[in-house]
Amino acid sequence: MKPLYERPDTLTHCLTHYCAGCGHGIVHRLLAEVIDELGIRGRTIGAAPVGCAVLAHQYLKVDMCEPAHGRTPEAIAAIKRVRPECVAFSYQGDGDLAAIGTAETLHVANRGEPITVFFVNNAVYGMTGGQMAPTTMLAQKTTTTPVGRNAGYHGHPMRVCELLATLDGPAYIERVALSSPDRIRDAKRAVRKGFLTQIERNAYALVEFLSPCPTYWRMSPLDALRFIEEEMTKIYPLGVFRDWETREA
Ligand SMILES: Cc1ncc(C[n+]2csc(CCOP(=O)(O)OP(=O)(O)O)c2C)c(N)n1
Repeated sequence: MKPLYERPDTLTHCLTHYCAGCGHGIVHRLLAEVIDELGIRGRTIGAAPVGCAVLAHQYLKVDMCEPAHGRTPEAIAAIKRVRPECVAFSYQGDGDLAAIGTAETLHVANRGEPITVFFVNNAVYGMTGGQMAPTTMLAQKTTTTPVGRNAGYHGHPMRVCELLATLDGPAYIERVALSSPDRIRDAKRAVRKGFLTQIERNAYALVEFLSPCPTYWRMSPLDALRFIEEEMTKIYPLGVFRDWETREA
């Protein structure tokens, strides 16, 4: 009998520390599947974030480093410059990428550094207890916005893909969601394209995942998936914001 489901070689055999219904484990699996399928495990180097995925280096069987909070794009871009034969990726949450690491995010993208950024947007600071992030939506309750985010007081949610698409550096930018099996299959296609943008075009790519955080959204895992479909995609529309295949360089 042919097994329908197997653990990708690039995933280690251990339990993760993630909460029930968290999206990080799904993104890890997608990365591992694509790394296996592209046969790039031996030459892939990743940068793990400070955030819930701080232990990503224990789950992915590739070389990884752990730069300071928000600094992963610069660190991995530097590694790529000295080891251009490597496939270099940065893995980041929204606090890491769009708050403390905003400068690094913008300048690395603007320079078009040939790295692949995987951006897990769960609209909160998960690791530190569910505080407001730049991507927290208006009226969304977090531990630091207990009556909901208010535009006048807290500012507006930040749309990272749209922001980066104003720059000339990036070659590929896409937002996907982890809210259903179909969406996850589509997310895998985006992960593959993110890596191929670097491998075939030597160019910058970013893939954003709308990712559930049932623990700090105070929802069941199923309601968190519905929340992505029904609410989050209205603020963060899915789609391709830059594509080297359809745009002149
Ligand atoms: C220099 C520095 N500032 C602040 C922190 C505290 N801190 C750790 S993780 C984190 C936010 C993580 O949120 P996010 O990047 O959205 O990832 P998630 O945990 O939600 O996956 C913060 C503020 C830190 N570790 N180092």
